Amino acid sequence: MKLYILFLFLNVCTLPVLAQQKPAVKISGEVATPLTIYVDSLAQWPRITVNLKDRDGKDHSYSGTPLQAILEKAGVTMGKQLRGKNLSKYLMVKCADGYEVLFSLAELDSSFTDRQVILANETDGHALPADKGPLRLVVPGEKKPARSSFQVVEMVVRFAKD
Ligand SMILES: Nc1nc2c(c(=O)[nH]1)N[C@H]1C(S)=C(S)[C@@H](COP(=O)(O)O)O[C@H]1N2
Ligand SMILES: [Mo]
Repeated sequence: MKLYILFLFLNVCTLPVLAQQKPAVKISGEVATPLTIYVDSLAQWPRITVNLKDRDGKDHSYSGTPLQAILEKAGVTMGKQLRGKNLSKYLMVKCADGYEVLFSLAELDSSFTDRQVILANETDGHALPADKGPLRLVVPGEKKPARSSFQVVEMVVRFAKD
């Protein structure tokens, strides 16, 4: 009996630790299918590598999944559906430290731009360092890396209203 209680107690203690080992990004809002993407499952998605200069101007490679593929899987109005009212939708990216960055959907769609934004889990061939990961949105082709948000935890699609 004592052993059983000890076993239960150990389980309760280790559960939060296990949960922390599986950090995830949630995609919600104006989506047909809300998604949770676990870091471990990112390997099953299509992967590409892009380059990004850090704030000191040094080049780094980042590998991960094109954001468009993730948004399509969530049923966000991309591609042919990205017209009319849907052009007033935005994606808000939220990070663990409270940092938030906004994109219009058209900025992220290959029928509007060749720029490929990715959800990266690797840089220069290694997992992202803890203070930048486990997932970073990498936005190439801008003059500074300010929208390349690290420690991404949530992405929300909404209609801009004023
Ligand atoms: N979560 C989060 N992401 C962030 C920031 C931040 O404060 N929090 N700073 C941004 C800014 S202002 C810059 S310049 C770059 C710095 O990226 P680097 O460390 O690769 O140079 O990260 C961006 N991503
Ligand atoms: Mo910055």
